[in-house]
Amino acid sequence: MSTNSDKRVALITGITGQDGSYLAEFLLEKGYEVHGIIRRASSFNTARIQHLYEDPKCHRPGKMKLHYGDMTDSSSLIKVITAVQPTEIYNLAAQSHVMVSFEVSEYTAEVDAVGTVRLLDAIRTCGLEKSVKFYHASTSELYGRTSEVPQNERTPFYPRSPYGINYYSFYISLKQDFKHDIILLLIACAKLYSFWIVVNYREAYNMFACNGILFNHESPRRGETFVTRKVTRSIAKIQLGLQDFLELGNLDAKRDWGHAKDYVEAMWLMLQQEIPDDYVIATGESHSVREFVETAFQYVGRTIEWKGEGVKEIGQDAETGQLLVKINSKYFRPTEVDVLLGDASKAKEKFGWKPTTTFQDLVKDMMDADLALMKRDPTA
Ligand code: NAP
Ligand code: G4F
Repeated sequence: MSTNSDKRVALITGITGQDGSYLAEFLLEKGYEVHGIIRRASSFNTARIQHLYEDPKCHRPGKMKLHYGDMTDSSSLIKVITAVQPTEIYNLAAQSHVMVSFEVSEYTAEVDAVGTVRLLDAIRTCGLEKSVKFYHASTSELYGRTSEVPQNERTPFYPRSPYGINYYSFYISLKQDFKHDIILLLIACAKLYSFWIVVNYREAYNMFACNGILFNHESPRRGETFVTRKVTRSIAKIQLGLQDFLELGNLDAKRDWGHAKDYVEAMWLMLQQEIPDDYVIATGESHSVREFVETAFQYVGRTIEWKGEGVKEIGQDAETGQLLVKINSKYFRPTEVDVLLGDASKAKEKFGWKPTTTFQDLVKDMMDADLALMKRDPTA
């Protein structure tokens, strides 16, 4: 017989995003009652989770319910937590696009930094700080300009964007002598602030709160403006004659790309441990944007030949000479993170997590999905 203490109730902020949708699926399969916070939008924003409450053939053990709320609105967070009485909270909501964070830096801080402390305080206001387990979506973006490769939980952070840190440009304009002393004052930052506020609430209030320092993870549900999805969608369109070529920024940035499905399992595993802690989640392999482009074109039988340099560089079909890739300087960032490569040995050792999807399989999964999508709906 199940008692109240056996009840597993998860609350997910950002449930409509890539990770939120996979995590909701994963927890429903485990029998959780899943609650998600969605924000009001002028058009539907639930496409990634539509199948979870619409498909009558999906007999999942758990149930899902959505609630309106926003990371910028404390009272909505308190109301949802009071109503739901969660046993686990997964904080995935964020303005998660690095390039966009340069355009909307204040809003990014409002959601990605202050939003986290609002949620932590809402848990305390509801008196759940001793019982709820809290996961926060931290990020490899925090490593930014580090010279340490690979990066693990002990690697110092050096963020390179308003998403990673605010007032970065102000900081670099300071004289070297002042930098060390003043940095603590200047860390009015987004994901970096969130990382430390999670650590602080764990230590100050004995909360079960974890940071998952996740390296890039992708899937067919990845937002269309992140580089991997932009590439796979564009190649699918080019193959179907719906687009001529693809425009990109920095081809030489390297990322440690895994599959989002593998990564949501790690989030859950962190909350099943005896002691709360912070963990790096990564594949341990790094590839450049250029390699991703080459591999995805290879999948549809085309070899890319690169010609020229800098903004004049182009990628052509080696056989036909057709122009397939162009550089557009508007996609370059004011500051770039050059190389990310994660070392997830702590997660492997503590709870046996390891990725199951290879780089080639990730590209294949995304290409197959986008080829099918564009055939079904060329206007997608
Ligand atoms: P995503 O697809 O961009 O999803 C972000 C989610 O946050 C969406 O559900 C979005 O709602 C919601 N959201 C945005 N602003 C909000 C607000 N003010 N109030 C409430 N909800 C809001 O991101 P993702 O790739 O799934 O990533 C999940 C989390 O992991 C994010 O925090 C991201 O920063 C972090 N992360 C991601 C990666 C990665 O490679 N994917 C790596 C490290 C860390 P709408 O659907 O309405 O826009
Ligand atoms: O796909 P991206 O936009 O991802 P980025 O900046 O690494 O951020 C993602 O991963 C972070 C984890 O490290 C998360 F925290 C964050 O929320 C997000 O999920 O860009 C990847 C690389 C960059 O170096 C960028 O300069 O691709 C390069 N790039 C080259 N051309 C491009 C493009 N990126 C985008 N989005 N669009 C381009 O046309």
